[in-house]
Amino acid sequence: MFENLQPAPADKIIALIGLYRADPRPDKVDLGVGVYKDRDGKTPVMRAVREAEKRLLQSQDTKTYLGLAGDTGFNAAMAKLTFGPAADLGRIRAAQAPGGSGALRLVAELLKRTRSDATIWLSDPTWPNHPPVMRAAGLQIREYPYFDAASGAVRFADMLTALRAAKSGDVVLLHGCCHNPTGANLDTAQWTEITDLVVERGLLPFVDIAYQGFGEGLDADAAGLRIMASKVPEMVVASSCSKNFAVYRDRVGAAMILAKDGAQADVAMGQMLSAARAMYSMPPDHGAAAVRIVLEDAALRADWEAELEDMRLRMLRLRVQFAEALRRQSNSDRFDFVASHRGMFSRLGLSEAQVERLRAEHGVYMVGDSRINVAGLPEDGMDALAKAIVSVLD
Ligand code: PLP
Ligand code: TYF
Repeated sequence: MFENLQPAPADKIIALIGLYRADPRPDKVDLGVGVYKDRDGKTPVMRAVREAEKRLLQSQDTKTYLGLAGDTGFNAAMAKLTFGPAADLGRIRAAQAPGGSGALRLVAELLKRTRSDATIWLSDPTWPNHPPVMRAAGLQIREYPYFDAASGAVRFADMLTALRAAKSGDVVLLHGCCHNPTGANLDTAQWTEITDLVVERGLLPFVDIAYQGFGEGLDADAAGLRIMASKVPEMVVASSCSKNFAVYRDRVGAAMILAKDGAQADVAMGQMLSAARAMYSMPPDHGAAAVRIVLEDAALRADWEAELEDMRLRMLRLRVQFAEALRRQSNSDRFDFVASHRGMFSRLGLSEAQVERLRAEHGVYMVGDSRINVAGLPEDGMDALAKAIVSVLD
């Protein structure tokens, strides 16, 4: 049976983890997979999460099933964290999912059930897992222009033009903040314009928010999503706790629905949970329970927010230092956009061949499209890194 199979293409981002580990050079630099790292290159368990896990260990007296939606306290807390205090929670439903990836798939399955010929518009470029997840749920894919490699800015006018051509009922996937892979984001005025467009054209917004708190701050990063939620009749959201709670391997996320009214929200939630039943039944509990404990306890929550803010500010400082080093080494402002981008990533605008040379000749690892993980930038080696980058330019 298996002799009929061809080898599957590798996940190029995850493959970098192994390549980097196998490299013996002591001064190698890991700007690959999107995982937050501290100055020492470590990805620690966050203080508040560790404390919540201790409490969980002490207080948990059963591991019996929770149900298809997982931890309902987690779901309520995530709806508030994402949609904010002013949200109409009566129209919102949330289901715990296995990571942001599981949430994306769960929402995609719901979309397929509600509209079997649905087309989903993805930004060009987008996270490489978006197309396979959407296709696996049976959705058609189209792309809208998003990034201008030369300036590092959003091609907003072109994005609007493309989305004006979308059919009523089409779905538009937007990165809630910290666009992956480009680092170029919509500002508040642009979110408002897109909101007007989706309302006017009858499009369904689908917001993927995987880095809330990594860009401008916890509330600021959700501001666009919240503007949208205050004006559109319906929207869907996939959110991830992998990065902002650093619970990557525990697989914690939430699939959320904003419907026209509570009754429609209940039906949509029921269909989404029926899709979960057909895929994995119930999500894993541990990480979501820890996140719930953090969000519900004022002191733990304050400590989590403080640690998250430290992580965010470190990435901002690294951006500024790196842009300055690139300016010095290249004698140009070509890379200044790195300082104005937000989130974990920026795309430098190098060719695949240049990225390959950086890896082979300098031990600098980044994704083939020249996406860097800002958290991996070496605080004490910025100029050496910038010099290596400039050395592979034509
Ligand atoms: N969406 C985007 C844009 C991402 O970069 C990621 C990766 O972290 C995810 C969703 C989901 O990640 P996870 O499934 O690890 O929560
Ligand atoms: O883009 C990234 O690096 C993160 C982590 O299959 C990731 O989103 C990468 C690939 C993947 C799952 C997560």
